[in-house]
Amino acid sequence: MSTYHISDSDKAKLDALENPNVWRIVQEAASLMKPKTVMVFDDTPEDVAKVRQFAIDRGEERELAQEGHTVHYDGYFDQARDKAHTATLLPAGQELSRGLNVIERESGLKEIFEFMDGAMQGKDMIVRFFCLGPKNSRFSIHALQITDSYYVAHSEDILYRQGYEEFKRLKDKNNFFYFWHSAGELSSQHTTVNIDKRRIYIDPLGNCVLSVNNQYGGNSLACKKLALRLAIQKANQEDWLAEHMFISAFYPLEGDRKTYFAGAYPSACGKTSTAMIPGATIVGDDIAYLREGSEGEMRGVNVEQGVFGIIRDVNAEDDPLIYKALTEPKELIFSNILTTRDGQVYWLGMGDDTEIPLEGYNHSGDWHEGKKDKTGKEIPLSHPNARFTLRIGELNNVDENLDNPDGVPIAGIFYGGRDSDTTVPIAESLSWEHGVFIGATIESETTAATLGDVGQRKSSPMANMDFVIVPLALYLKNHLKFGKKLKKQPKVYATNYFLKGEDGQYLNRKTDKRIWVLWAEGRVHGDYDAITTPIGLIPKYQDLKDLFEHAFDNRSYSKEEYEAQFSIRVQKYLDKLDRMEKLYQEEKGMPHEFWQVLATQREELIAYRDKFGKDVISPFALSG
Ligand code: SPV
Ligand code: MN
Repeated sequence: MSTYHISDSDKAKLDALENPNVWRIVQEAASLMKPKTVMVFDDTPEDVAKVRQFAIDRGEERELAQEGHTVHYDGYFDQARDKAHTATLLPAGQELSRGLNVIERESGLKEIFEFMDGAMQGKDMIVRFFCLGPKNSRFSIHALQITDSYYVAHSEDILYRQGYEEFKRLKDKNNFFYFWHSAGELSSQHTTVNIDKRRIYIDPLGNCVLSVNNQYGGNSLACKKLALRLAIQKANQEDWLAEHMFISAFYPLEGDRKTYFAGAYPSACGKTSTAMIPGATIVGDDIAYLREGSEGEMRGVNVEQGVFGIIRDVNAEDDPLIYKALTEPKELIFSNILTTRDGQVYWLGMGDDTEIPLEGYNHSGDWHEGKKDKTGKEIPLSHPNARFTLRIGELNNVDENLDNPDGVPIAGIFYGGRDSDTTVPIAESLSWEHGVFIGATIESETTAATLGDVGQRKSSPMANMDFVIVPLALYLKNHLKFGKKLKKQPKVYATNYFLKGEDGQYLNRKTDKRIWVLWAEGRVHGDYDAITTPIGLIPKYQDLKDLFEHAFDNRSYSKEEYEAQFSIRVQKYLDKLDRMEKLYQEEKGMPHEFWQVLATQREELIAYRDKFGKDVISPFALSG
């Protein structure tokens, strides 16, 4: 038996929950990880403030020049989600879909318990309670977080709603997720030492996730992507959806109509910037729970109340709103950016006229321009995946329904990926089944920011694939079923901000996504006609021309631009169907609707090619 200290007042906090399950989980964690002290924090501002102060006192965060700002560093090799060492623990014989690791449950538990044994020696074991989703809401899930990282606890205070009082309402029930995390042994720089023993194991049978020897948010902030995995399984069993989606309200150029959309995009493909297009109000930028509303509509909540956003390329010109938020006093954590001795902050792409210092401190330790890593690769001034953490409530585009326990009605869904040569900038689905097909067939090209070859196409169903811990076919069936029971099905849009012309140049500007959003908003309300094609309903030239003119201060939009962007690249779409057919043939029990949409689309595309005698068909030929 290990002995640890727990104060009478902290004991009283656990007792007040009257939940033996919570006590048991706390005791089991302590006896395995052997902390010096168990610290329990509730929802009071005093406790929440203490967590932040401890993060600073223990050296996990450092205060910066700007009031309320701190910086945290993850180890040099701990800068992104570690897919290779993330696995789902399942009974022997069970498998998951492509790219997801499975480990037989008993042997996985045994392995990770060995790594966790004594991992908190000499440290505090922090016990926190969070609410995934708005408080007092039928959408929400309770989460018990145990960690030895004050950075993790502090980040989750910013990113999630407080849950101690919510747990009190649970009484003795055990329907909550729980998470054990230990950063493991720390270096003098306060970063994880035993990176080779980094493990993140999802245990759906135990409703828990165990994570050890890491600090990067995607591995350690269990309420984020670790909980999403458990939520996807729960949603699948209970007929709702847990998605990697933003939720925002979009508005027309004139009038006071307000319409909520959700959207899923793989990392670094425009998700946050779509959620925050000028004029939008934001509910969430990363994770949504979706359920049926009382009138048969789709309703969604943001699981989070904060943003853990990529800071690269956030600058005054492209993202004025976030840039401003990052430069004003408020509670905010930067991670893995460059800092100087006097507490100033710098990152890649922060603006052309910023004078970048020649030395400072970053994810590699002391840094100077031209510094190389052991492999001879030059270390950039900040990591491409460096992040900021702040509360959505601190942004001046926060939506009034962020904390509405009944969520918001979702009228449309956006799906998108980085696709240089196939998908038109925006097309509306022909049916709910076709919408699910659009989500299931998202492909995205890798960028220079990720390891491996640049420009490799990767399939990324619903931009959620990394987290789908049920067989993909089952997950897609749940989407189909969920939409079919709705009386008001959202319209679904395939978007692509990365289409290139023959000269290899992007066909659109970054800011053009505002036009596609405005068109979709209008379509939902019946404002625009559209052209029916095999791949979906596409905009008419005149409607886009008017939108460009009014949204962008008389910007002209030529017929040539429209034609280049909205021509149907028949052969490219057929190639994509071939790729999808091959990939999904590997999945057992795929819904017949998927194959039907694929077959119809292929047939109609071939008929188009025969009719027009061309591989690329102008939208002008289609509108007559
Ligand atoms: C993403 O990569 O999609 C993120 C950040 O939102 S992480 O927490 O790493 O998942
Ligand atoms: Mn994400």
